[in-house]
Amino acid sequence: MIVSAMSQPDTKPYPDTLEINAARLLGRIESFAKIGQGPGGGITREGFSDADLDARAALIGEARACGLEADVDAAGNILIRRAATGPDPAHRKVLMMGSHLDTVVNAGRLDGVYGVLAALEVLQVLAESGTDLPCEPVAVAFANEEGALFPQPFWGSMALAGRLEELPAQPCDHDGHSLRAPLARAGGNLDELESAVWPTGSVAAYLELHIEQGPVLERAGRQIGVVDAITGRAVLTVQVTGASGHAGTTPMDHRRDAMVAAARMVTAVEHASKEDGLCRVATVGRLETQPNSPNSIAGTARLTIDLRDTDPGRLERVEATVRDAIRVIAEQTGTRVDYLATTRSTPVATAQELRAAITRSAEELGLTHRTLPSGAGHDAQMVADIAPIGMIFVPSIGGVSHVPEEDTSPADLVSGAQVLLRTVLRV
Ligand code: HGY
Ligand code: MN
Ligand code: MN
Repeated sequence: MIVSAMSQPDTKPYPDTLEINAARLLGRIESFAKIGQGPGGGITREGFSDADLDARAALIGEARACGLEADVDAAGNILIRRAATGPDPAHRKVLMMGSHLDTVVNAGRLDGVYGVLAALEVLQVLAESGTDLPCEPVAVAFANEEGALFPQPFWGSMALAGRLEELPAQPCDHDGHSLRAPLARAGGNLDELESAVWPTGSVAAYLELHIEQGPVLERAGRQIGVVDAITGRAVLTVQVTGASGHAGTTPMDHRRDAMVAAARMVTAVEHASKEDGLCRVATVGRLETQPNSPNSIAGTARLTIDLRDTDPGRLERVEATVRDAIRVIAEQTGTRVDYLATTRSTPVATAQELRAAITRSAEELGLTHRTLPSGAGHDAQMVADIAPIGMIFVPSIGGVSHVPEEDTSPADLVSGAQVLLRTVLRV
């Protein structure tokens, strides 16, 4: 149920004068960009890493410094809300907004953190102006959205949405180190994930503001993207086991070379999308081999396979095809394959009423806009299990992301946050 002024199209429940503080938002984006920044300008704040802990502490500090409450749930999500001014008479539903603070390795300065800081800005403007809404506004920074260190992407939003059975019972990083201690350091508790679950119906709506991370808005010359669907995704972590050996003395027909097997798997994954068109995109972004020594045959290889499509049927079929190709390659190379982790996220549609509210807000602000699907995955697609979702995009310069060159103009960053505020006021 969305409490919406949209039923009376022209009512403006709140003064149009409410605006985000552009300098404060842009200043925070710049200061967070320094957390985890490397010499080449890239930012590395993998979920639950030390740099991620620094960003978490900075966000909690910013929220508390402006009089908001900031708490961490058992999954490590940071939830920011206004201090309760007495018992909540109506047990209002929550209007949730946010994104994630963690990044991929050598990332840009906007993916995720922009949406979190814009949500903080919206809550701060509402608090400063004493504006009360029919729903309680809550800002959230979801834990480990990227899954860069601990390969369980959407960890925090899956917990909040109650998808605990899809989370590994013993979550570990790529080297087998347990998530238990890093999660505890972030304020979470692996034994109490149940307490992080929000029941269906408790969240009236979820809004996520995010950079597009692609070229569509820039090419179309539009300032705001109204997202209609978010891509589905299957992420497989595959371990290939062969036999290491001497590169010089081991005959070619006596080898069980994990590097060769992995290399064929990488091309099979690309082939499935590029030649056979079985899904929109397919990527192997991470490949590690052991002993990784120039004159030794690789005994093991570990690769992550990322398959994406907005059609659930195509996604299911391409995963089956890739698994079959991997099985055949393992037979041909005498290697063994183990699937260490599989994370699937179904394609989701955003809520029509929220798309309308976002569009109306953009028009009121005189901003050009267009509807488009998201090729990137987002926490919103997990929250969609328990609430209607809406996503607002701003253009990515050059359409690039997950690289230090990721950028969006200050004007577009401010416009996006202004649309978020307006949409919150009208939902
Ligand atoms: O990979 C993605 O789609 C997102 O950046 N997590
Ligand atoms: Mn990302
Ligand atoms: Mn993101």
